[in-house]
Amino acid sequence: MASESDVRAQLQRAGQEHLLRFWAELAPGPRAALLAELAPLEPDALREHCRRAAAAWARASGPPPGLAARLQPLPPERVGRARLCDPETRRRWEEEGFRQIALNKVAVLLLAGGQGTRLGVTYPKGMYDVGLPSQKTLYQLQAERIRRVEQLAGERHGTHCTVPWYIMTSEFTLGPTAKFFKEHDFFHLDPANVVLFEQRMLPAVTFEGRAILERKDKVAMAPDGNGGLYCALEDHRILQDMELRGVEFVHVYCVDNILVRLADPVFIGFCVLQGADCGAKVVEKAYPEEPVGVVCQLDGVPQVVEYSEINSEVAHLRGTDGSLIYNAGNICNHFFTRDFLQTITRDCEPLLQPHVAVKKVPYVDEGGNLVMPLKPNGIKMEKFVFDVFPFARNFVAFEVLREEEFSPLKNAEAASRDNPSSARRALLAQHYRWALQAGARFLDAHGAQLPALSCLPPDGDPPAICEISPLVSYSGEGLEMYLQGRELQSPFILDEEQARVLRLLEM
Ligand code: UD2
Repeated sequence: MASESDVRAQLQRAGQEHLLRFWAELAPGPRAALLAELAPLEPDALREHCRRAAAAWARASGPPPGLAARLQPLPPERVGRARLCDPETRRRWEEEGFRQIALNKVAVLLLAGGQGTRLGVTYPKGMYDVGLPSQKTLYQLQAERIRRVEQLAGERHGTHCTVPWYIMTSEFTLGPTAKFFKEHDFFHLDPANVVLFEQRMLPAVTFEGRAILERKDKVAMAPDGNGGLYCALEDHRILQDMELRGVEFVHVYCVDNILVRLADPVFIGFCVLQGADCGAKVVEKAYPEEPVGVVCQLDGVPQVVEYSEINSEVAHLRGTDGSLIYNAGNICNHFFTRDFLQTITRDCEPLLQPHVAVKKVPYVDEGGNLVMPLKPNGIKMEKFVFDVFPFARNFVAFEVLREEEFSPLKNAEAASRDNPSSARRALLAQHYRWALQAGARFLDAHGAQLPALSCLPPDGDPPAICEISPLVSYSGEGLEMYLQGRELQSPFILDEEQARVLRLLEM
């Protein structure tokens, strides 16, 4: 282990010696912890990080000048539309996706290193239970969708196939996530096919370029953004692992969308058949200020302009038909070929520009007292996962229906949107729709038929509680055999056991 004098010399070189200013007061345990945290910070990189953070903050006073003139919506030929295409085309995409899954060429990769600050929980967001009747967490729903998509692909192609699940965590989320998966027996997935790895952390920095101490013995560190993926892939040899398994296509997604379709065969098939190396699912934006990036072109090159970096004027621009011009909302569901990821990690990662997030970072003052700042005092530097899009040879976007595929859990209940209730409602509404489409009717306590969702105000609760296990249906398929012609009462839970019972009744 590095000694105090080694670390002090390193910090001197980086201009960050103040990080040891409480050394004399620390007991042996905290001293060792602090050295362990500081030793890996390479001095030149640390100096450069602090300098860049302060410089980026000084520059970052809103969106880049002239942004509006440089932007264009994506040209239509780059966009596939699940909603508008004919059933035969959709079937072809889906069939291709299932074929690739059956060949074990598809993996999913979860970005789960975020701190869930807006949701306000102290544990990883994937462990959150939004209050479904089944009490399933986001992680469990995702695990079950993987199992189901493997089963569907296997049945179609007469194989036994695997969709490996790579999970990028951070110092905050690795330990609890690993423990949660073990406690839940990996939700009946083979643990060998669930690969957890950790992204890097970076110090938070003051506006003057000094790394911040959050305790006398601890530097304020934050994950390096979801674009830290590319360094993390390299650090943990994840692409080599993929290669060994024969994985060619990777579906990367973020943890909080309760409707996420893991390894979505339609999306995968669309991207593969287009010969894309990089793709993104999009939805029509719900309103101009919605906190989703906009997938568009900047100087003619596909890119995402993040919601925090677009100016309001551009976000509100409308075409002659009244729709938003920058309407392609990023839902953080990306397609990459392994080859593309290899090129990025090998050649392009250092070219990715970090983004500046100005935050309230708790710190210890000169007297050693903990201060909870009331206004932003620090800079966190983050890379974004989509910043690699400009390097794609053939980028495509794929527009999907919001009510089928996007309901993110970002905020605590007190917020008006994207909270636990809205996520729960979106899933239950979807399952209610699926049940009606499969030929079921829901009756109230007096035997009167309940209406379809289309007859009700949007964003309201569905008229009946209906939850369908992902182990029974991945995207609404195969439900007729259980539900056709049935009269159901709320709450109705269709899990594997109930599905068995209903099938026996049919015989
Ligand atoms: C993300 C997208 C935004 C939009 C929105 C939709 C980015 C940069 N922005 O915004 O354009 O699509 O989602 O819901 O993708 N994460 C890490 N490590 C980190 C930071 C975040 O793994 O250091 C993960 C996090 O756990 C989550 C995902 O990245 O799964 C997105 O992070 P977020 O929820 O902070 O992103 P948000 O909502 O600002």
